[in-house]
Amino acid sequence: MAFVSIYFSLGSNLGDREKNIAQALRRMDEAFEGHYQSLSRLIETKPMGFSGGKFLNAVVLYRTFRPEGPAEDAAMEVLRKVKEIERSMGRLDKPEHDASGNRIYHSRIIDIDILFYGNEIIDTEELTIPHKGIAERPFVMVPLLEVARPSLKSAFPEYF
Ligand code: PH2
Ligand code: MG
Ligand code: MG
Repeated sequence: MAFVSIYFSLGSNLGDREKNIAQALRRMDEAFEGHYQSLSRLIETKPMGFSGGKFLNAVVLYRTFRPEGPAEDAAMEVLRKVKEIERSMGRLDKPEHDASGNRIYHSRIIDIDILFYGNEIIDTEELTIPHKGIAERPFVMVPLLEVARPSLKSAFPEYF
């Protein structure tokens, strides 16, 4: 059986943020048929790119079954699952863009973004993997480094 490592970013800046993240993780454990492999600390961050309440952000790693077939299809299935979890938790807003095509962000109960799907590079209308914003977003990079540390250590033993 083939397995794949999927890194996700989690964020919440509405309601009981800690409870929202805990609930998202429970639902992800169900959706990906197993407990996550690794979870970062929850960090409190100011919203980037819009104004609103402070976030709790985290990164989580799942190792889960990789169905046969194109990576695009497998990753789209993961996207459908996390979107369904967002919806089931009460997130009803649809992606919005301004006149120049930039995303307009709103406060949210839960946001679950796919950062990496194994080593795959995916660029379709609906899905870009690796996620575009990783390097510019400290609220992603800081927890990601925590979770990715064991992989980085085996790839670069002289640095970690
Ligand atoms: N998510 C965004 C935009 N800005 N800022 C913080 N601090 N945390 C987020 O999760 C976040 C953000 C788009 O999804
Ligand atoms: Mg996001
Ligand atoms: Mg999102």
